[in-house]
Amino acid sequence: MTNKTSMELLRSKCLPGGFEKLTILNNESVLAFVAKYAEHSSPDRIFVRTDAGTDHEAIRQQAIALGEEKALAMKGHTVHYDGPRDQARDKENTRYLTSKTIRLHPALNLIDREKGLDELDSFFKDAMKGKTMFVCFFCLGPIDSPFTLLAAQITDSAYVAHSEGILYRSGYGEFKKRGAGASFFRFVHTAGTLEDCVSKDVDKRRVYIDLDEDIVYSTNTQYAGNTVGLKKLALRLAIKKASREDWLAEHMFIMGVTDGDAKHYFTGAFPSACGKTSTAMIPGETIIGDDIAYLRNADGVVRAVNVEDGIFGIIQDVNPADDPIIYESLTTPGDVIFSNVLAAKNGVPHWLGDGKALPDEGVTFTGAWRKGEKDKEGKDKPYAHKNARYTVSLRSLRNVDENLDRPEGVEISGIIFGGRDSNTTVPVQQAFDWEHGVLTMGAALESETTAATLGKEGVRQFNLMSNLDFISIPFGEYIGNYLLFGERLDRQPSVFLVNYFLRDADGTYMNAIEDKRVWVKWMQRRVAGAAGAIKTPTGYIPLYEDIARLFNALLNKEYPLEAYKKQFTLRIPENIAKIDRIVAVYQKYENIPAALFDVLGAQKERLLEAAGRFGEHVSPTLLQDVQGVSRK
Ligand code: SPV
Ligand code: MN
Repeated sequence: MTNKTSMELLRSKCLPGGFEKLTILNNESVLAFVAKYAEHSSPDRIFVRTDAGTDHEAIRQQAIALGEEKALAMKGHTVHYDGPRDQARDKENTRYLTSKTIRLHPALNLIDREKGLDELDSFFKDAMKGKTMFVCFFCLGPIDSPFTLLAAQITDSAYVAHSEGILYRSGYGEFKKRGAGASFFRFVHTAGTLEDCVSKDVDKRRVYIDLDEDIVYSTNTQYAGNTVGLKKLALRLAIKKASREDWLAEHMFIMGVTDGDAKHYFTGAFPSACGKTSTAMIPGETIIGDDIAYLRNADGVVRAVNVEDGIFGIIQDVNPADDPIIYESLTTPGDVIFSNVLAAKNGVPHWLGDGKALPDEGVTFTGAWRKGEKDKEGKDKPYAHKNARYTVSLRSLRNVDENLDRPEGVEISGIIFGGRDSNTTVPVQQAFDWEHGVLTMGAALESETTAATLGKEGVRQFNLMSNLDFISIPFGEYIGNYLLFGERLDRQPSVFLVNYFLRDADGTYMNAIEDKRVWVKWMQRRVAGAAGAIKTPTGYIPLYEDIARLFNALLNKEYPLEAYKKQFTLRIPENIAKIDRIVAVYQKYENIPAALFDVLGAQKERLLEAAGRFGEHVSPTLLQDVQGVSRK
């Protein structure tokens, strides 16, 4: 219960009309949440964001006035900088408060509840002095939808509030509609002390998650992955909620794939920097979302919505040839935030791989930048960060799908998993069924590290459903829920595994970037029942003729039989090694469903048997000769 004095304090800090905007929601928890930080963090004033476009614009203007963003030459475009040490999600300092009610996975990064809360108390104490506190209401999902969760964000960063306004649907009206007792996720953020508009005390950066209270705290950071509560912070809360309610909260895009009159929707889970956004943005197809989806069983079929309304995408290598649609929206007037790119004197942004000539000087995430300038090691000082990003509304894209806002979501026909894999799995294959796909593709997902991540390059990292960083419940429970979710369906989506990153012995990639258009279309043809396949020990793979025809029709390219044989070779020792690695990972954890070991074990048996008959590396045409074509 909020007492009279704290209400008076709240009223006195709210900008004109703000207090009424809060009380009209008729939600005691909202008032208590806002009043707590009005008092504890001592902001000078409080801005309450409603669904009005003028509120969004006022926040955008604030971000510019405060210097958190700088206006670029093109109308509506701004650039924001996170400090040089605040350029990624901070896994080490993202922790779960120990819980009184929930069994937390021992592998999670935990902090003792009392200790964590004490620390947060000290970091949030008076942290907003001299600043404006923005109170924002958003929806995770479409308006008026059974999928949708509500979220309230408190932040002292106009950049964070502005980003959220682009990335999420405004939810003030939904709060009002749901009224007293409406439950919602809470996010509270302070950028902490600022120096040149960036968080100064990044060594005190903290992201603490409280699953008991559905609240996430974030301090001394600005990077969106750590601060935009509705993104990866909400995903952790949603995964717990979903596991209790028999639905799925996933790190997945949603796209529509069209062939003639038929359109099928797919979701896709890929770890960061593995082609997720560019798959969702394939030319000729339509996008619903590129990062986070909620999936539910609706009368026996899977339906999904995009939790978000915009894209916070990696900008490196976005150029007119590889990503024409994104490039167009980044070079058209509109509400766009560039982060950690070079801003030239003429107000034009430059990023790695943009294909443009570099200016002689400008400003970037490390400060002033000059061409030819060297760092301490004598290397060229980077003019933009590898994880530099853009923030745009999905609505600015000409390929946005017509069903983006459908309250009941879209029916999902296929789920795609993909990782970076130089030598094991074929470019595309389909699982035998839900259980086989979930366990040998999603739960066995791995990805090789790249130069863009810290540490050594080319090291395989296990990444359960590409959701590993966000899974807030025991892994066994998470996998068990997936299996149960599938069992309860009348129509299970097909599950696929793709690999865009196969390499030749000399290290060159076997496939071009645009080849994914073919794999996606083949998956659509499979779920439409329009393509046959060859059954292999690891799944169904395409027939040469089908793929060659698609290469021709979509890319105007010849697809030689030799390329097919090489790319779709069943690599038995490599596949067995992968199974052994994955089994070893799961043996470390308790309560992993027995089905996981059974299904992976059976796959290993099939591979060993095939090795006995055909040798270690088996050509797809040999498998077709022996087994024929499966029409299933
Ligand atoms: C990812 O890294 O998966 C992203 C960006 O989508 S972040 O907001 O950092 O999570
Ligand atoms: Mn992501």
